[in-house]
Amino acid sequence: MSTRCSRCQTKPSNIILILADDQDVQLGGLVGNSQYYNYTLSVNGKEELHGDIYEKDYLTDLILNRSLHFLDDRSPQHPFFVMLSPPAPHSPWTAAPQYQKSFSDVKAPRDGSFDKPGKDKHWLLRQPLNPMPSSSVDFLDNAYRKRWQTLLSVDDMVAALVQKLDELKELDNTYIIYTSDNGYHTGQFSLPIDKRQLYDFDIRIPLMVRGPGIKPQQTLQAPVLNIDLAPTILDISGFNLSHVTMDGQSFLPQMCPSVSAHGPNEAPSLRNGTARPYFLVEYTGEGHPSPDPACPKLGPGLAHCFPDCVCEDAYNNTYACVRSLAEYNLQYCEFADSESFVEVYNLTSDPHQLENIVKKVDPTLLQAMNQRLIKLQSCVGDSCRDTTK
Ligand SMILES: [Ca+2]
Repeated sequence: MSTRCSRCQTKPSNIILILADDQDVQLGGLVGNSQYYNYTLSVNGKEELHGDIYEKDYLTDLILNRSLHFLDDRSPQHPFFVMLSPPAPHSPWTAAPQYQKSFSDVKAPRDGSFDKPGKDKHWLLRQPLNPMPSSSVDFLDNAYRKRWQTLLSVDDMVAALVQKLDELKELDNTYIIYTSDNGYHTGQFSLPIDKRQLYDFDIRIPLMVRGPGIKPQQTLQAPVLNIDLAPTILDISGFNLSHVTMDGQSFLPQMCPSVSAHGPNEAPSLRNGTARPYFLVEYTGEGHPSPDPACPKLGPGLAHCFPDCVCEDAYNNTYACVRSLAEYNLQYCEFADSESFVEVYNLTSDPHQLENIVKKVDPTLLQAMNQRLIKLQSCVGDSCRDTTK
């Protein structure tokens, strides 16, 4: 195994990025719009229709098989980049036939904020029935189990890729990055299932990397954001990051501390081995202009009102948060709704975000967080990494 990062080597490293859809990290989603059958692909601009035959059409497997062919046909003189985006574990959670009976005893975790009332939270969180009716609980347990079943095909995908790289003698010169696009909840604050909230279960995602210079089984505590993926991939490719304007920063030096001669693009905070002290979380809510026919009493402006007419989104479920980690382990969020609602959590004393402490904290702290939020929302490039203020 190589002990050096890519830029020390003569041949640049290969990169494989696996991006699962809706895989959380907090609620055990780690054991991956999605359709598993009956979809249309654009293959180099050409429409390709698919049916519902497992061997031919199951999308997770098809993405793997095409990637394996690509690796077989590659030019060994040149490094490659492969990105695989399986549908798993997004709804409708269609597992491969051989996995449809797996995890039959598994249920969603009942700890943390599961089925806790969201009474001091923004208006959408004050609507769900609490405690949840058994129909909602049955529904979310089934969803949780099926999500795991679909991820078994993603496990197969990762194993087959590693085996192929090994056969091709490229394993030691390839970075494999595994991550997801958003988290997920099953019953938290009595919301049956979805992913559009500001709490840790919806914003924290898995990120696992193997590759040259990375010691196995190590966990970095410094937070990494999705905006850091592109600069990291460019950095692995040997690209000089000072030539581009990007809000994120490469986390390659954190993973490969053995590399000493960093370029000017490396953020000082990473050089010192400390994390960024705060970061931005944003979401723009979506709602339908007309009432949901299944839930006419709810009126317009809502979305995803299922099961039991609990809505998971609304046009004004629009928020921006500062997550602060250095002096305070806090989350501060502002909503663009008629209440201009604010939520504040102390993640040290309240890791499950059960109590909104907005009325208890010093107003000067709220003001400082508001100013920080305005800066983060308008920053570009280097100014997003200016942590001196
Ligand atoms: Ca997603």
